[in-house]
Amino acid sequence: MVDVILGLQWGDEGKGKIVDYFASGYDVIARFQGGPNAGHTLYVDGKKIVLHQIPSGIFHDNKINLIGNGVVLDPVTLKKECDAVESMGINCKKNLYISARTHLILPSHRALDKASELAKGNDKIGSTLKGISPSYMDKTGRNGLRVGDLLDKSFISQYIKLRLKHQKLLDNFSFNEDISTWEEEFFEALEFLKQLQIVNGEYFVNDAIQKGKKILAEGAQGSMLDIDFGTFPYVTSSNTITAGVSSGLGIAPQKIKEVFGITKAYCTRVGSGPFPTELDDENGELLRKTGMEYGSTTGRPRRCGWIDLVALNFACMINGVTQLVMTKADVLDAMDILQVCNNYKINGEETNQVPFQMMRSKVEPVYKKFSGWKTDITSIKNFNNLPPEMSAYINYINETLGVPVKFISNGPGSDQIIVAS
Ligand code: 2SA
Ligand code: MG
Repeated sequence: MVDVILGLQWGDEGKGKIVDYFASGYDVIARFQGGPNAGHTLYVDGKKIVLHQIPSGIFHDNKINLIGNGVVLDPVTLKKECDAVESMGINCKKNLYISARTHLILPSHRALDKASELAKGNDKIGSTLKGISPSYMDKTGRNGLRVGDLLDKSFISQYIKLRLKHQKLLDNFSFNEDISTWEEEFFEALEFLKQLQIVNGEYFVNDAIQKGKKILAEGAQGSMLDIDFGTFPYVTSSNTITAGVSSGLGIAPQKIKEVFGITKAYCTRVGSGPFPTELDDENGELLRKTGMEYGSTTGRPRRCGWIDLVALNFACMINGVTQLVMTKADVLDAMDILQVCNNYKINGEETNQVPFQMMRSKVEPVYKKFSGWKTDITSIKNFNNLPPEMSAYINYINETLGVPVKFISNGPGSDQIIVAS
């Protein structure tokens, strides 16, 4: 049996905490897409840790953490992260498994990412510059190197061939940075990677399913950053949606049961691209400050705005969401009023559908106004004790999306989760 947790917005919905919360009910926690562009924040014994490559179940005893074939893996980030979690008493050599089919991010991929963004100038995507897009391009272009290749003696010659090809591309971009210094730590990290458990991920998970084990697939980024259904071209380079679980782990669709969709009680976006409900006023500033909305991978300030039910409805449809998890609800505690976007106005016409192209069509949000609850909700434990204004806000979301909000996170602490009755 496989359940999925993924973000329904533009990332940073608080997936790390939620996966960590649910992890105890599962045997295997698996990442199926994305790479070190992800930043999943966890608090372990009061200490903040941000995971980029390792699945968020790593701090649970006896849980297997799998990096699936749909991920792109930067060995340097992985090694640093393993060193950090090992200093907290976790043995990655025991609990971390990596699919042999997972593609590697090379130093030259990072350079290409940087060069390509620079060349885009004002049209830049706002990439995290971790080499995500160039390494997925090498995957679909059938050039990439995979973790399993490391075990073959031809690896070095394959590496040199690809590296030379990348150098030509970098020369075209007039990119002059010397990346040989990045290569030193890369090769060191490869030696470390070889000591981890490299498996045929697809057999590994299906074998686990057959044995009755419970798998939790952990999404990275968010549905509106999906390569096919997100706000293209301002998206990431992988399928961040439920369908990505099948191709990114080798799991047949009918094995997937619950899909937990995570949404913030409001909305944020980091990087460029359309964001209809974005606020440029003091409310946006208040959300950023109260919600500490800064990128956990790059530290960039996140753009903030009201919750967008048109985009959420789209994301629920594409993902087959069965339950909603609302995070950072306490960030709204001080707001006088709340706005909920339930339609878009495009060329004077109202629609409840996400258009093909948001950039050229000017999308104006149509709002329904709610009163704020003006109450500190951070210590509420019981769903029946929510302030009435908050219940009204949540009920409206439930009705509009047709999917129930089952969990509400009301603070960063692992015990700050209210379960709906
Ligand atoms: P990329 O790096 O090439 O995949 O970037 C393409 C777009 O996808 C966005 N993106 C993200 N958006 C939100 N959170 C992400 N992870 C980090 C975090 C981000 C950070 O968890 O906070 O620290 O800045 C993430 N990763 C990619 C990115 O902004 C581009 O718009
Ligand atoms: Mg994040």
